[in-house]
Amino acid sequence: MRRRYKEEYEILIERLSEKGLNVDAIKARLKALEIETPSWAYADSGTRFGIFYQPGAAVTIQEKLEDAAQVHKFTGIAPSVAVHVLWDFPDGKVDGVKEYAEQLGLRIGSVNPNVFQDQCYKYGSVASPDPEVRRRAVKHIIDSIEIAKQVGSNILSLWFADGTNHPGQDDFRRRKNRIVECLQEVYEAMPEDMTMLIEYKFFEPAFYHTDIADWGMAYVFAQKCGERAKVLVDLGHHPHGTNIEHVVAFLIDEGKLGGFHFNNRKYADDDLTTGSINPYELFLILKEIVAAEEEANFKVAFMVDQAANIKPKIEEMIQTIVNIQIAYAKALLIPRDKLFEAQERCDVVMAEQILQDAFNADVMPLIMTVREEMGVPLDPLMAYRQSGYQQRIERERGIRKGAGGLGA
Ligand code: PSV
Ligand code: MN
Repeated sequence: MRRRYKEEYEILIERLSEKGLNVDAIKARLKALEIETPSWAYADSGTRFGIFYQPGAAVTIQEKLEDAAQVHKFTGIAPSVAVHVLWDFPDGKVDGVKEYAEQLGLRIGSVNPNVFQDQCYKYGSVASPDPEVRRRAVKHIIDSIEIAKQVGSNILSLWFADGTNHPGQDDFRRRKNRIVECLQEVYEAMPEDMTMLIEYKFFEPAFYHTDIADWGMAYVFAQKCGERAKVLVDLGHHPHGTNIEHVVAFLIDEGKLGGFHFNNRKYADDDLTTGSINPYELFLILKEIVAAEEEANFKVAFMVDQAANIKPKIEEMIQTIVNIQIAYAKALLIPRDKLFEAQERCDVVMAEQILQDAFNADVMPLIMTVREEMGVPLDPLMAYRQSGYQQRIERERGIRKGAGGLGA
C-alpha cells in the first residue's frame, strides 16, 4: 500500500500543479486542521425510546478525555474536547481536569452550559416567563464562564431548548426580549478573550416554536450582545432543503460565523456520522470555509456534535474525523481563481465542473502523505482496532448504566 500511494501522490502533485495549486500549502493546511470532539460522544446515549448501553462507554470526564485522546492519537487532528457542564462536572468540581487533559495531549475546548434538563426549565430558561428561572439560568451560565476560565477555555457555547409546545402558550416578543436581557448580562460577564457562540435549532424539544429557531435569529441575538458573540451552525438543525453552505457564506461575510457542530442527518437532528449521508453537502460547506480562511484569515471553531447509539463510540468518532478531513482536503483542491473566471464568464457548466472535479478527486494519497509526515497511522481506524484499547476498556469498564449525559 505504501508504495502505491506514493506513486499515486506523485501523479496527484502533477495534476494539481497543472491547475496552479500549491501542494505544500495544501499539505500545511491539512496539518493545521483541528476538529474538536464532544465529551458526550464517548458516553452512553440513546433516544427518548431508550438507551443501548455499550461496554466500555465512558462515565467520568477523565474517561471521556482518555477516549478522546485515542481519537487524537490515531488521527492527529482532534486535540480539543468540548465539555457539557452538568454532564461532565455534576458536582461543579473541575479540579485537575485541565491538567489531566494536557497530560493526555489534549486541551479543553468549548464549554457548554446546560439550562435544559432541570425541572424548573419546563417553560424555558432564558425565555421563561418566571424571572426566578431566568435568574437561575443566567447564574448557571455565568458559573460556566468561571469553569471555562479554570479549564483554560475561551469559548462559551450556548444552546437553549427554549420554545413553546402550543399556540398561545406564551408571547413571542416578550420571550425574545427576555433572552436579549439575559444574553447581554452573560456577555458582560465574559472575560475579554472569550467568545460566545449562539446555536439555533428550529424544533425539538419544543414542537410549536423554538425561541432561537434559525441563523437569522441567532445572528440578531449575537448582534445585540457584541462583537465576540457569534453564531454556531449545527448541521442537524435546519429544515430540509435549507442551503446550509449559503447560510455559512453569508455569516462568514458578516463576520458572525463562530463555530460548527458537525454531524449528518437523514430525517431530523439524527446525529449520524458526519459525511455519511450527504458528503457533497459537507464538501460544499467546507468550500466556503476554505475560501474564507484564504481570503480573510478567517478562523471558525470546528466541533463535532454527535452521539453514536449503535456503533462503538471511539471508532465512530475516528470515522467522523476522517470524513471531515477528506471533505476538507477535497475543498482545498478547488482552483478558486479558475472558478472565479468561469463564474465571471457565466460559464455555468465549467464552474460546476470545477467543483465536481475536486469532489471526485482521490485525496487519499495526499492525506496518507500528510499522515506519514505527521507521524500518525496511515489508516487510523484499522490502527485503532489493532491497538487493543477497545478490548481493554470493554474488559475493564464493562457496562455501566448512567454512563453519560443525554437521558442517562
Ligand atoms: C442540541 O440538539 C445540541 O445540538 C446542542 O448543541 C447541545 O449542546 C447538544 O445537542 C447536546 O447533545
Ligand atoms: Mn449542537
